[in-house]
Amino acid sequence: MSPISTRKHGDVLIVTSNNPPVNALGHAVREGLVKAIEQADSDDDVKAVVIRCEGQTFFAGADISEFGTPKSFQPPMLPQVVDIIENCTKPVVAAIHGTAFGGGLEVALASHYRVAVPSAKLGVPEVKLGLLPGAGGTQRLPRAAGVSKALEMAATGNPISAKEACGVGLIDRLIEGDLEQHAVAFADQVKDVRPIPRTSERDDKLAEARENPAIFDEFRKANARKFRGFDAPEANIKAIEAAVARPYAEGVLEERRLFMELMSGTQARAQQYFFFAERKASKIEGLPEDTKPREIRRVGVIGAGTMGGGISMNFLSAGIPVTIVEMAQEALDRGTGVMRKNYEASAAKGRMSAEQVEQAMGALKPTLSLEDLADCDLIIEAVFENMEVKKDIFGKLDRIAKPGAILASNTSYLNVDEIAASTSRPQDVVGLHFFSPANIMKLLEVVRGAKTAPDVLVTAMQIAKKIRKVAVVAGVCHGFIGNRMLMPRQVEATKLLLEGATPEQIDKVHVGFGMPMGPFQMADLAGVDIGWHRDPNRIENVRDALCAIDRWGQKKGAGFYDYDDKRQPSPSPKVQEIIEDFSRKQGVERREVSDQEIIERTLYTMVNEGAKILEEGMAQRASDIDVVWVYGYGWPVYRGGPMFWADTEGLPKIVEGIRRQQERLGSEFSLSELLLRKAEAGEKFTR
Ligand code: T1G
Repeated sequence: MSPISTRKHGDVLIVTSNNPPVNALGHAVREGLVKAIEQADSDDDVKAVVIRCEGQTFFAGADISEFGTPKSFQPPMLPQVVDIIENCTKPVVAAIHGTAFGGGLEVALASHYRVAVPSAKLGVPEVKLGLLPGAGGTQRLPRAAGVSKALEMAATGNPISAKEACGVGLIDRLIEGDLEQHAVAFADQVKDVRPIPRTSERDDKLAEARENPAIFDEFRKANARKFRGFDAPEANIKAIEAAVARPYAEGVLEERRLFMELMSGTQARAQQYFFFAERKASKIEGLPEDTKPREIRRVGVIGAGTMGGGISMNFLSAGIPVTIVEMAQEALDRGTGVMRKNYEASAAKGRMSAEQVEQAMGALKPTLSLEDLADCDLIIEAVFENMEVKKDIFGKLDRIAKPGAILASNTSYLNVDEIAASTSRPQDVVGLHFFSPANIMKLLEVVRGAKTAPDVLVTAMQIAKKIRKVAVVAGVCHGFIGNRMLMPRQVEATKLLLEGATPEQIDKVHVGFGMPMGPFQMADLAGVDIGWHRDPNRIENVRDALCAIDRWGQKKGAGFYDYDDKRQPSPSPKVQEIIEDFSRKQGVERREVSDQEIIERTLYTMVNEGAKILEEGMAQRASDIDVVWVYGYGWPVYRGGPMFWADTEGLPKIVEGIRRQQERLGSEFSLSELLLRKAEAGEKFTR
């Protein structure tokens, strides 16, 4: 059965795709579309065509699961399909709902008219897969929407609303009501319009760039920081430059050349791997398919500090009322004040309206009494990291919370099973580890306790999606997935300082690798004093020495770096002096440290720890570890994540590099058996 069906409505041929879940343009769909257009062309009774899709969305792009398989090269290929649509001798109207993305928007651009429901979104997210729109999208989009809009859409991959698309001429009509019916009526109105408007023949909207060729370099400059390290954005810009500089037929060839160059690169493979890794993370293995989530109508948050406030905002922004508890009025007022300030800042940037700010803050119930949490379906504790304090709170919650309420801790490394044991309902306890700033960071580690009930896990995953987080299940171990892998990196980075590397050198290697910042810049941003024992007389390591002299990081204008009033870092002779002093005191001989050694001791060891996490079953799959590091720690998505990257490097090379550093890694360090076994067997973690 072809996923494409046709039927006539008067003299309009309605071509319908039904290829769940997202009408991906797989081979069968492509073939069916070509047959449908041939049918329209050859049937004199047909005066116009409507292309529409069943289900949640219009074509959401090429079928990514076909990439790299023979199917993706099986004719008709998408560039042929769109040309056949555009060259149809009858007007073709694309009827858009849901997300017309990638190849889906290219099908719509090849159609002669586009109508859409207001809730529809249009975009070319290929750049997020390390690609560019390879079926004429980089040539037709600037001709339909203008060069600036095309640049923005293609190089960032961010969609626009149907309303905005209408504003830039990408959509001919917004449809309220029944889409198919109105699309057929529209087709009936244009069926005799000649000549048929073909986007590839338009030139008017390219004038903008011809008059101002600097538009491209200005765009590059404005986005340099965002595009750093990625190959695809520049290729998208080049393809659109070709659309302006060359005739359509030549521009399309340049598009194809750039597309194939990207498709054969490692970044595209990494980003396509990550597309599916992100979606797989939401699946929990071994749970009964029919496990029903519990209903979450009201959320309680204990602690109105940075984390408590950020966590609460996620639920308020998703329309879920929150009761927030603090010990003292002053702390409560400060916490809710910061939440309002953050919301107002978003409104000032046009990301939400003043009404939405009032609506969110209106759904917040501040209180000094834990008892007020009795009607909450989910309660999240976000107080400072002290086991006794947490056990005391969970003991109280056990008495207050209603039966069936989920009790969650935002701890970032403490033992969730021990916390659960302080209640009579450990099956209702789970870890929900948010990342700071909690209202921004997408990652959520869902910590599965030994007794956490299946429906509590399913509820946690579902509520994560509702508050737009990417949730990953982690087992109970010190630091769960992310922080546990961060530890060997921090330990080795600090040891390398004493052996001869400088904070700048180590950070430069990490930034060069694609991380947003290195370990010492990150320490200065987060605060060098996090976890410090607060005794300026007790100096056991470089951190203690810095904290003792008030070098707590950016907030103090000095940490591992000195900071100017614009918070620009510069190397600190004082810190270098402290480091060299420590080397002497600890009898560490300083020497030249290579960048490769830094990679081996700070990144290879992370991979090794990731392998141990898998060995122990503290992560369901290697790709989950990659999702944690990309969304939680800024690992460059174009390297796929630590485990995918290790596979790309080659596991034997990772093992060899670790063995080369074994002596310096010290006796406590051990090679993961899983890593060793896979390296010897020529296996990989992620594929
Ligand atoms: N191909 C194959 N499978 C896809 C898919 C696609 N394009 N899009 C989604 N899926 C699967 C997904 O893996 C999941 O499967 C299920 O559909 C639901 O997805 C030449 C080369 C459309 C906004 O990049 O952005 O066109 O996990 O969980 O949250 O120029 O999916 O259930 O087994 O994400 O409602 C360009 C990618 C392709 C769009 C829906 N298109 N998709 O979000 O559901 S490249 C894209 C999305 C291209 C041409 C080029 C989102 C969505 P499973 P979901 P959702």
